[in-house]
Order: sequence, then structure tokens, then C-alpha cells
Amino acid sequence: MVKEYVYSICGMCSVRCPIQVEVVDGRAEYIQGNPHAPGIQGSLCPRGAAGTALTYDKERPQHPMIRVGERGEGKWRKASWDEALDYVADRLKAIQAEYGKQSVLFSDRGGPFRDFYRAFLRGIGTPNYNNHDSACARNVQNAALSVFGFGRKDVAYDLKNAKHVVLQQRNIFEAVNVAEVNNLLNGMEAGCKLSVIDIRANVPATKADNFFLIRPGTDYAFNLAVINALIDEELYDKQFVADWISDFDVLKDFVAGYTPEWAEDETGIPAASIRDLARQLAEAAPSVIWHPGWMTARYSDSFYMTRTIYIINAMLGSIGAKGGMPLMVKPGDVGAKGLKSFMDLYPKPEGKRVDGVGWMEGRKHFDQGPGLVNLAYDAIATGEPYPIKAYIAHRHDPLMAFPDKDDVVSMWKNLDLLVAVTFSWSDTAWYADVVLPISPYLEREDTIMTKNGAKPSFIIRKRAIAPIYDTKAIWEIYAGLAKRMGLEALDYDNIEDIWKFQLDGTGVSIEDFDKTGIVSLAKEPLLKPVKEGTFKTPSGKIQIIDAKLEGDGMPSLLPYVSPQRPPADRFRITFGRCALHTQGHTVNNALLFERMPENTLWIHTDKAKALGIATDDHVTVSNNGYSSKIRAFVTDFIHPEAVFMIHGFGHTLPCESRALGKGAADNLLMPKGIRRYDKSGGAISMQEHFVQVAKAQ
Ligand SMILES: Nc1nc2c(c(=O)[nH]1)N[C@H]1C(S)=C(S)[C@@H](COP(=O)(O)OP(=O)(O)OC[C@H]3O[C@@H](n4cnc5c(=O)[nH]c(N)nc54)[C@H](O)[C@@H]3O)O[C@H]1N2
Ligand SMILES: Nc1nc2c(c(=O)[nH]1)N[C@H]1C(S)=C(S)[C@@H](COP(=O)(O)OP(=O)(O)OC[C@H]3O[C@@H](n4cnc5c(=O)[nH]c(N)nc54)[C@H](O)[C@@H]3O)O[C@H]1N2
Ligand code: SF4
Ligand SMILES: [Mo]
Repeated sequence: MVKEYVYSICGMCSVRCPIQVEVVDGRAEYIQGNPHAPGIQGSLCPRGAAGTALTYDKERPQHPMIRVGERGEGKWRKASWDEALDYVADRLKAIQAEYGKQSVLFSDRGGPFRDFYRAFLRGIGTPNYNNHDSACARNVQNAALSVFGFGRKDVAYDLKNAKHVVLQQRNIFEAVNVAEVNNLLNGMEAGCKLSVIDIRANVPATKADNFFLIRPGTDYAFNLAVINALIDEELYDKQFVADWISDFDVLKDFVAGYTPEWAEDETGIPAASIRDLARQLAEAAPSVIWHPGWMTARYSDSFYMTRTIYIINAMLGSIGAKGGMPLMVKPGDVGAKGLKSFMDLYPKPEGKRVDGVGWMEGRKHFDQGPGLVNLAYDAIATGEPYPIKAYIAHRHDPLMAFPDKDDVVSMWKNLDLLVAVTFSWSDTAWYADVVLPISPYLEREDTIMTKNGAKPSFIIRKRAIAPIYDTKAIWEIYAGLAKRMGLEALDYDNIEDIWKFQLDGTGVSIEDFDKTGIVSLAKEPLLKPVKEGTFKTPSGKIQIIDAKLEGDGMPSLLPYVSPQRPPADRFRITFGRCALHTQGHTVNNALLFERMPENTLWIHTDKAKALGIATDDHVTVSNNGYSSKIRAFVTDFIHPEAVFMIHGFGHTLPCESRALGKGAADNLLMPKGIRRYDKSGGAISMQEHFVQVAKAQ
């Protein structure tokens, strides 16, 4: 028996925790967290532990496929890699020759492994790189830019040293980042208080000191009232505010009417509790983290709500503070050189983005990096501002990640080429013209990643085992396409040369990763203080007034508008995550499926009683002609206006025997929902739909 341990990086979700894989006689047997990684200390979440079941699953794409039937019919022919890559490269070349270089659209899931294929996109001359984020954290990103002038990932969360953490619309113990969970639990053991503001009792609520069961969609009112109380009782950090917040008086005037007493009616939370929270936070300041949220593609005021969160943190002096939200430390901050970038090999493409982000009236204030892919779909449908004819969905399943699959498909009709690059089946892969199957993470290497943090580091993903099927690493796919499209600088045939290129000039060698899989770039953790130049706004301060936003016709401070109450026989559809699954792509994982084969519909006891529904009954949830069956979970601990389900279930693909037909899909209950996007923050407002619930016959 030959046993070895390989350091790598988990790929079961987008957090990418460092791992250690036990390989016995060439078989990946057991995965645990990398014991050398800060915050991880050997631990993993259940999905990370179930990575072996993904690897050894026969129900994943095993070789390249080219469609032979109609789109979505599921008729394929098996292709060799040469044939599939030739096919894609030839189609891309023909489309670009006819419609221009910019007629190719690409979307992915963001993250630290993008450099190589983004260089490919630059090389072929398209400006249309996008990611998934208008269905996820775009409102937070644009709110951070609007308030600080830098992005959401330019501040960290010092959960270990915090004295009070507020989770609003942030399900930290179920929507897992292992290091964050460990750090917060350690912090709580050392006395940190936890406050949870949620529409239902999620797992964090069960561990909280304060739990506020809020009326769905009224968080902005709650936060305005907290700001009002902090000002009214002079609880804020006056020095920090004087030094670092501009136009604070405008904020003071704006919130004058938004008292806790006013907010009580809106939110259902007693005024006294709101005031009490403000006092508790002031006591713990500046070691306070009011988490800005993550999956905030929920309401049309989520952007403004997140802005208030950042402002509250600033008022408590927590920006840059120990135990608060320290400024993110990058390699350059500790005197180290960052990885060399493949993207720098090519100039930024000249053409304008098809989604209009950064240049079109009303879209100039948005973060340009990954654009807004939903708006690029408008361009596919209309041909305006110019046609998009080819689309590569890389690690992205828009047909599940955006509302109303049929509607999204209807927007894609004009595509001449749709390619899915994926390791599992998905609605999008099933609908594609070509499926390019990548090797799951245990079977592939990736480009080296940088992890910013108090001690920035480089981390490497090495393959634990050889590919079982005819699948390839991501770099192999894009190097193969690059070769065919004449991009010599990306024509690599081994990963070592790619790593060498990245490490060039850093003083780090590939061997340096052998010992632990991680190369730390600093000896001691660094806490960067707030100083001149920290905030990248015109005033150099945290800004209440955002001229760029106002230039696009949106107010800096949005007057509160009460959300619509559901009609008498309806409920607001709400959703979230669970610790056992990642989005839609683990339901068919044999181990995780065994633990949680279906989702349930949370419904309030009184409402359920009136409808004659008990826990475990089958109910139908419907909206606008779409209807799905799901089991009920009846509870006192959800707001009566809402029903809730875990996202990612309700699969319909025949190739996924386990997931097929289990549970319901929340995204199908949001008719034409992709068109309901937030002009200020850029994200889709997915929780602005009302569904009917009835006992199933
Ligand atoms: N209604 C509703 N819609 C939602 C959500 C919701 O809660 N409700 N959640 C939203 C959120 S927060 C997000 S982030 C999005 C997520 O949705 P997506 O951005 O689509 O992300 P995933 O479902 O994680 O992955 C998409 C596909 O990529 C494949 N994949 C996974 N890892 C890799 C990899 O390393 N490389 C490649 N090439 N492929 C890989 C998976 O098998 C899967 O088929 O959905 C959003 N949409
Ligand atoms: N296990 C697991 N972990 C994950 C993921 C996963 O799929 N599985 N996905 C990753 C990704 S891509 C993301 S974006 C993050 C998401 O991380 P989070 O955004 O923290 O996770 P969610 O569970 O979607 O939602 C957070 C909470 O918002 C609550 N909520 C819904 N509506 C409202 C409202 O109107 N007001 C308030 N106050 N609360 C509301 C929900 O009940 C839920 O408890 O998780 C990441 N981590
Ligand atoms: S949070 Fe879990 S699934 Fe995500 S990378 Fe970490 S161990 Fe893997
Ligand atoms: Mo997300």
C-alpha cells in the first residue's frame, strides 16, 4: 500500500480552502483542511469532505461533447479534445471575422484563478469578460466603491478579535467560509457578542445574543433607525467621523425622521431593541463588524441598505481597526512582489463593453471589472449596442443562477455558439452547443493563487490523482484554444512553465510549496492603519455624497420606500444556503445527496394552519403558471409574510439520477426576474416576487 499526502485547494465552492488529500494507491481516500493554513487548522465543511464523491461520480461529463439535436434536447456526439477545441476555435474565428472581435462574451464565477483565461480573452480582442455577480454580491461591491472608493474585498473581517458581530442577511454558519466560521467561533468563546437580523431563525440565530426577526425587505429602515439612534444618543466615534467622513451633516439631516419608533412599525422590531443594539455596539466599538452581506441580490434597495452598513461601521470607527474591518493587506504592503500576470501580455481590448458598464448613460458609476452579464444578455437579444454571437459560460450556470430559465433562454436565441466549461452537468451545459469538461479539482492543477490577508500568501493547487475520464485542466483548455487562435504567448504544454512564469521575480520557487502547499509572504501579521490616501474617493474620505452615482441620476441617500406586502393569498419568496450543498452543483453528489436529498419550504405556523399544511406534507408553490412540489417545514421562526427554501434544488436533467425531481427550484418562481435589476447597485432583485402555496393533492 502506498499512501501519500498532497496539499491542494478545495474546489467544492468558491471559498477555496487549503486542503490536504490522503491518496492511497492512487485513489483519493480522505480530505481534510490543510493543518498549516491560518484559520483552517485541519477543518473542512461537509462539502469539502465530500470532494471524493464528486471525483468518483460517473454522472459527470466524461469527455468533450458536441450537440447533435436541438438546443436543450440532450443529444450529443462524443468528440476528441482535438476535435472539440478545433470546433470551438474555428467557430470563434468565423464569428469574429463576421461580427467583430467584440462579438464574443465570456462569463465565469470570479475568483483567484482567472488570470490565464482572461489573458486569452484579451488576446482574442474581446472586452466582454463578465462574471456571475449580478446574481450575488454586486450590490455590496458597488456600495463599497460608492462609500470608500475601493472594492468590498479591500477590507477584511477580523472575526477572531471582534467584540460584537452583526449578521444581517448573512448566514455565516451555513453559507460557509471555514476560516471565517472558526475565527468567529473562537471570537465568541473569548466573549464576542453576536447579533442576527434575519427573516427566519437560521443557524447563526440559534447562537446569537440578540436575534431580530425582521419583516422581509425592511432592513434599510432598520439601519436608518440605528444611524438615527447612534446620532441621537451621540454614540458614534466623533474623532473618526470628523477625520474620515465627509458630508456627515447631510446624513444627520437625512436620518432625522427615521427614528427607531418610526422603524418599529416598518420592521416589526421594537424601538427599544433597536436603541439597545446601538448602545451595545457603541460599547464594543471599534471592535465591531456589521457584516455588509454577501448574497445581496434580493431587493431594489439592497445597494442602499449595504451602504448604510458600511456607514455604520465607519461611524463606530471599525474601518481599519483591530477586531473590526481592517484594511486588506496585499503582497506589496509587506514588501513582497505579486505574481506576474498573463493579462499584462496583451493590451486591454479597445472596444466598449457590450453591457454598457462604464460608458453608457446611467451605467457609468458601476464597477467595470466583471460588468453586468444580465445586461450583456439584453445585447444578445437586441443586437444593441452591437451583436454578441458567441458565449462561453465558464464555471457558470446562468440558467440556474438567474431567475426564469425560459426567459433567459429566450434572450440567448441569437447566439451562434454556446460553450459550457464545467465539471458537472448543469442546465446551461445541457443547453450548450459544446461541453468542455474540466477535471474536478482533485484531478487538476491550476495557476498559483494569491491570498490577501493579515499575512498574504501564495497557495498552490496540485493534482492529487490523475484524471479518471477524458477531462482536462482549465489551463490546458485555454492553452489549446490559444494555440489554435494564434496566441503564442499562451501556448503552454505543461503547468510547471506556467507556474515559473507567475513566480518570475517573486523570489519564490515551486519547491517552496512542497512543505505545506502555502508560501507566506510575511513573518508577522500586519494591521494597516487608515491614513491619507486610504479612501479612493474624490475627497479622500468616506463619502456620504457620491457624485458619480448622482451623475448617473441616482440619489446618494435614497428615501425609504416601504416594500409591498404580499397579496392576501401569497407569500414573498425568499431563499438562502445550507451547510450541505453548494448552489445547484452538489445536489447530485452521492455523499451530500445522502445527507440532504431535497429542500423544504419554510412556512409560518399560523399561515400553514390556515392552509391545512403540516410539516412533511407535500405542497405546491406556484407563480405565473410555474408550479413545483416540495415538502413543508412548518415553524414559528419565519416571518409570516415569507416562505423560504434552499436554492439549488428541483433538477430536471435525466443524466443526474439522484438529483432528478427532488425538491423545488426557487429561481423558476421569479417570472422574468432577470429583467428586474437594480440601477444603483447592479444586482438582480430576486426577492420581489410573490408565490402561492397550497396543499398538494
Ligand atoms: N434564485 C436564486 N438564484 C441564485 C442564488 C439563490 O440563492 N437563489 N444564488 C446566487 C449566488 S450567491 C451565486 S454565487 C450564483 C451561483 O451560480 P453560478 O455562478 O452558476 O455558480 P455554481 O453553481 O457554483 O457553478 C456553476 C457551474 O460551474 C461548475 N463548476 C464548479 N466549479 C468549477 C470549476 O472550478 N471550474 C469550472 N470550469 N466549472 C466549475 C459547476 O459544476 C456548475 O455547473 O447563483 C445565484 N443565483
Ligand atoms: N454551504 C454553502 N456555503 C456557501 C455557499 C453555498 O452554496 N453553500 N455559497 C457561497 C456563496 S456564492 C455566497 S454568495 C455566500 C452567501 O452567503 P449569505 O448571503 O450569508 O447566505 P444566504 O444563506 O444566501 O443568506 C443569508 C441570510 O439572509 C436571510 N434573508 C433573506 N431575506 C432577508 C431579508 O429580507 N432580510 C434579512 N435580514 N435577512 C434575509 C436568509 O434567511 C439567510 O439566512 O455563501 C457562500 N458559502
Ligand atoms: S467552504 Fe467548504 S466547500 Fe468551500 S472551499 Fe472551504 S471546505 Fe471547500
Ligand atoms: Mo454567491
